[in-house]
Amino acid sequence: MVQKTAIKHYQMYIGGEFVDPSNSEYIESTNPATGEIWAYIPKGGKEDVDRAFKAARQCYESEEWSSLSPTKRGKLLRKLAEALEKNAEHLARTETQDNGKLYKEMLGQMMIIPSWYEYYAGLADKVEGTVIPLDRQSVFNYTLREPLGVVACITAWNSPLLIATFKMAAALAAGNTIVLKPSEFTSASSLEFARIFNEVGFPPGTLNVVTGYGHSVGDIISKHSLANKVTFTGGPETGRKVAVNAASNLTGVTLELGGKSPNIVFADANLDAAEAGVISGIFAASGQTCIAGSRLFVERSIADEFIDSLVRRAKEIRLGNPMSPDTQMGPAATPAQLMKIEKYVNIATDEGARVLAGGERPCDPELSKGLFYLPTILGNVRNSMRIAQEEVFGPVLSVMTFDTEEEVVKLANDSEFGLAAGIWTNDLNRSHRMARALEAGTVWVNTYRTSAPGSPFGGYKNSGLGREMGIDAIYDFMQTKSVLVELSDEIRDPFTVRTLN
Ligand code: TXE
Repeated sequence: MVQKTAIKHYQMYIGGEFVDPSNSEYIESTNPATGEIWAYIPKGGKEDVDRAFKAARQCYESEEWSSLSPTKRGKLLRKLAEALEKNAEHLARTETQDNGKLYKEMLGQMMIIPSWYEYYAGLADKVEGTVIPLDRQSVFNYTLREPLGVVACITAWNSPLLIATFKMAAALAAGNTIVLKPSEFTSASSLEFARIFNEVGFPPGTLNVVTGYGHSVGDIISKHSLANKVTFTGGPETGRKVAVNAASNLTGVTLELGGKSPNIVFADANLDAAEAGVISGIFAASGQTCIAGSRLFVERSIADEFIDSLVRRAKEIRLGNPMSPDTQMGPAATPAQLMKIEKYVNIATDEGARVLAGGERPCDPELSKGLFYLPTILGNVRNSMRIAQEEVFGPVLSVMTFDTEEEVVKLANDSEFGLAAGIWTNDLNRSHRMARALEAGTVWVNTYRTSAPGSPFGGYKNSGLGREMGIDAIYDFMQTKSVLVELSDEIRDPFTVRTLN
């Protein structure tokens, strides 16, 4: 199925050099489509993390980095974008081998990643301070925006480089240096990225990539005294641990966590477009995306017909080798993820849900070595059931019906999560009413799973803290300094406070 290649040995990237882990230990990286080991990833430890932070701090304080003008930083980021574009196919192949997602999906991601670096390259020299108007005109008060220092980026396995890019493009443009820790399941593409980054001309130590397990390396990174900010994408429980760790040093965090996003289809929608949007929302990437539209709400008057058609379509989805252009759905990324999917489908049926499609692994012997699970649609679901409240992170859609707009808003918002939501309707007024009423960081109307560097992204409620992307994200990697200059020769009474307004 997937071509056999020699097993690759990776090294970490610290202080501009590719280095072995201090303990000489490695983690096996397995191809989820074949079950074959294809790479060895360094299993870093405390010593490696310390080295990476020291290198990042040293670089941050160096003349070479600190005196680099924002325009020149922007130029380097543009050069990086060009280099990434040239290497898109190689990076996409690496990610597919590592997490089993379709090659065409990963190539699509690699082709858009450069635009994030270009967007923030353009912003690097447009960060301005302000002049504060004071009543006391002899005092000149202005603000400076300065970088934070070293930013720790901890990323998940589902879209490793895209997630890292959301963080690093803005953090670098703001003038910070970076320690990146990718998921232990999909570290290869971040190390391949480091090779490309190394050629671009950033000072050594601007980016450092330390690999290893979350409970060890990730834990040490998130509470490291040299981390000036921690930006994290992953599961909600880990996100909480990271926030607690960072709080021990009063370090700020941005958290991008899970979701249980509603996809809402009204009877007046273009139903063909809605069906494609629902399928894309839950079965593309095997449902392994934080924005998966895993709760489908269909208006009752069209529900039977819409669901029948959806079920037919789900049963036709082609599973297989993620490298093949004909494949529509690849495997789960890890054995643990596959077990989680199976566990949740069992919980759902125990609670009364009915399997309308899938609900098991495929019986095709061609797929037996991979971590495949059939596209699954569950009917007879109530929103209070665990399958409708907890994130599965797999190709499992819960279907519910509704009668009124008010009812569906309540159901959609009845969730601890609030990352994204989809609305399908041709009623313009309703679409805007719904967009305001839904508790979600992103609301898509008559579309799903789209994004752009300029469009802010992040979660309400337990889906996260802070926003990535967009203009504001660069300020999240900066701090503001207020400068007050007395321009008169007046000598002050040292024992009184002077207000300036
Ligand atoms: O994520 P983890 P996992 C959800 C999804 C999935 C669940 C678990 O529901 O089933 O999370 O996935 C690092 N201190 N999402 O186990 O553990 C880890 O090494 C510091 C949603 O893969 O949260 C990795 O680099 N770091 C999500 C990163 O955290 C720690 C995407 C994420 O891993 C750590 C992925 C610790 N104690 C999963 N423990 C999304 N929002 O897109 C682990 N890590």
